[in-house]
Amino acid sequence: MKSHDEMYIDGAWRPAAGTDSIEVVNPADEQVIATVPAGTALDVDTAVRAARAALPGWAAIPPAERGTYLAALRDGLAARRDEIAETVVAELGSPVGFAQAVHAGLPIAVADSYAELAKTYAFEERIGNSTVFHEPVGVVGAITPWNYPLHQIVAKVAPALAAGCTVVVKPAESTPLVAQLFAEVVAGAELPAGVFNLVTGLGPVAGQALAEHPGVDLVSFTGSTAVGRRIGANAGAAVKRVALELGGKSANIVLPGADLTRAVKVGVANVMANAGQTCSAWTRLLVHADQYEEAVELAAAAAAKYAPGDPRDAGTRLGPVVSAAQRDRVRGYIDRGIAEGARLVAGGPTAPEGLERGYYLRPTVFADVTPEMTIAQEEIFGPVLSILRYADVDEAVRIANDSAYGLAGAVWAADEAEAVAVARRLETGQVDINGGRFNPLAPFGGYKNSGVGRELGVHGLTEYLQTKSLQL
Ligand code: TXE
Repeated sequence: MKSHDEMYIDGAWRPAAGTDSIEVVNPADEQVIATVPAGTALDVDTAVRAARAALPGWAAIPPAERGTYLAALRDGLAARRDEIAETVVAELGSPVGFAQAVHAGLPIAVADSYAELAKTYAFEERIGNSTVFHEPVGVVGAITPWNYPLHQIVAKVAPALAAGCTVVVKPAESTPLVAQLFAEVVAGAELPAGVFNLVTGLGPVAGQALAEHPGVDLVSFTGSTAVGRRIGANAGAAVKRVALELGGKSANIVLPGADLTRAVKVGVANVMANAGQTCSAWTRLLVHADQYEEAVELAAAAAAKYAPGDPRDAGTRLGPVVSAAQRDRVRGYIDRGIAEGARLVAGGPTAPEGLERGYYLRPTVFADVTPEMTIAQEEIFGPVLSILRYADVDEAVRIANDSAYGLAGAVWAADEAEAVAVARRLETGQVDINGGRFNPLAPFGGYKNSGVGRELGVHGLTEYLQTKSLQL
């Protein structure tokens, strides 16, 4: 697989300060497909200095012109769509169809939205006798995970650039190749040197150095709650802005009278997508007691259709998870579910037949899950669905909200108004009603431990802005 043994800093590929490297492994066959440099605090410092030096020039460019650069970025991504998909298949193990549609398609849509917003957003407004300017926060440190490796970079970089900020990205160690491809696209779009910088490296080394660098004005992090908490605490101590997109344990509530077959089918698809490695996945299916057994049967049958297989095959819907560590973590949760008394109705902790090599898991469904069980409380991040029973709508809402997280969710009902009323009672940032489609312009982010701040659309843009009021 194509890779760079350098980092993209200050408008050019440059050697790392040290000699350590990171091996990139294909999760489908456990083969090393590339190595990239393991950056250190020195590389981070060089990149942050480049971003600081580029800041005044970039911030002074009229926003509409920044929009033109973003349109060039969008076009660059679109031109390399197949290559992006291939790269994500190779380093994440995403099935190729999903990689094309989502891993490649979504970042193009997001870049497009910010090309537009840079042109249309009111960076200056009049309030009474004041003129309010929306100015860039400054240098952004973006630390991103592996589960949607390009989307999560673009969801931070595009609004930051539109706002007039400059950026240093530290991508996840398991998926640096699509980040390098993105740097090539940036180079192709001829952004001024230093506006975008990429430092590959380990989280506790390069990631931590970036999060704690005094030259960074805003840290935007997507990843685990444990690391997010530390980054938030550090940012608080340094009085710098922070945005955190953390985990989720979202509820999918099927109300009596809803189309149960469709709700369960879409619900299972939602959990199996990306091998369950989606922070907003509806991992808890909540069904009324009267329809519970029917829902369990439907879910087990639906899960059986997600036969794990080679992600390069067009017919594959469930690929491997990203790493051996992730596979073992998910297996641990499946074992825990069994030990705590949940009823396993599909899948299980063992490797799928014939797929002992590669980080494959079986599509797994648990019934008789109760709210206090570990599998109902903790983020599993694998192809595992828990089905819970409720007696009435109030109990469904109570169970849905009985979570440290609050990122997403779904409500299904015969009557849309009834579904909306239930959705309004949920402590969560996004709710899809009767299978409502993902909207890349709608704010995305969490209540409670799911994070701080919002990404996407105009709400994502304002994260990277600060205001100045002039009284005239
Ligand atoms: O996350 P990490 P991991 C959840 C999911 C998953 C679990 C662990 O439940 O099973 O987290 O995944 C960088 N200072 N999510 O271990 O470590 C790291 O290099 C600064 C949910 O992969 O949080 C990577 O770039 N940075 C999630 C990024 O943080 C540090 C997506 C995320 O990795 C760091 C991913 C440090 N001390 C995992 N340590 C979501 N919200 O979608 C690590 N990093």
